[in-house]
Amino acid sequence: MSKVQEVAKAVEMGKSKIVGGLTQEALDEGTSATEVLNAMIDAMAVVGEKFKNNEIFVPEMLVAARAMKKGVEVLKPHLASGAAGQAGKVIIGTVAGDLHDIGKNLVAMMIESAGFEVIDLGVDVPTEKFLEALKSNPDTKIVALSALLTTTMPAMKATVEALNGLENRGSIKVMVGGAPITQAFADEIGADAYTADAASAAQKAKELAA
Ligand code: B1M
Repeated sequence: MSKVQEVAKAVEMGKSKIVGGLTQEALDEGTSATEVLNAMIDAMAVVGEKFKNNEIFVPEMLVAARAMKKGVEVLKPHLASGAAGQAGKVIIGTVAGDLHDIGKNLVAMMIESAGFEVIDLGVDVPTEKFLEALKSNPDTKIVALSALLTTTMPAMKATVEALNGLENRGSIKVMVGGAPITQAFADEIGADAYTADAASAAQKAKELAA
């Protein structure tokens, strides 16, 4: 088994204690951070598949998520450039009712490394909290929303609708994403952009803020 495969297996099995070390070893062997990250993302897809098939349950999903976070910590300095916020402010959060944050965190990290200052509101963020954050940060260029559950897509819709009703809507761009989100859904709810992954979200943010 290659080192990257070992990382993926450790994430899948939720082995938090060894993921960081294995990730570092994979990097030391010359594997790119993006390649290791993609292996971790694939491992989470395996976890999701097993959950769907009732082979594992919520606690196993949770430990796999924890393990992936440990790996991402090691990858972070290799993925993020550490640029200093001059591209503008981005408010990001996972919508109300949704606790999934790995994808949102990756998007935040990549957007930050594209030169933005990121205000991360966390998970299960109600519409009002996005609106308050915008009020306190009137120079915000982009609001980015993540949703991982089909059941929280309506919450995303509600938040985007509230944003669309703002007087200063013209000066803000709204980006959406997450596994169940599609371009068609983004168009339907009136978001400015949909992207499928963290790297393209960062690229799109740069285009929108230009
Ligand atoms: Co949850 N879960 N989960 N879960 N979970 C999924 C999403 C699921 C697909 C699993 C499955 O059944 N196959 C399923 C959703 C089904 C559906 O709605 N269609 C599901 C379910 C059902 C649930 C619960 C309801 C289970 C239950 O309690 N019965 C429950 C809900 C809790 C809640 O939120 N209220 C639940 C709970 C959990 C845990 C808490 C245990 C844990 C999350 C821990 C955490 O995040 N801290 C968890 C996990 C780990 C998963 C899976 C296995 C992995 C998610 C993940 O982190 N993937 C997931 C299965 C899967 O995704 N295949 C599953 C890796 C991550 C990098 O990918 O988040 O997709 P992702 O992010 C991607 C893109 O989507 C995109 O960029 C990232 C990659 O670059 N992206 C954006 C994300 N946000 C973006 C925003 C953008 C642009 C791109 O612009 C703003």
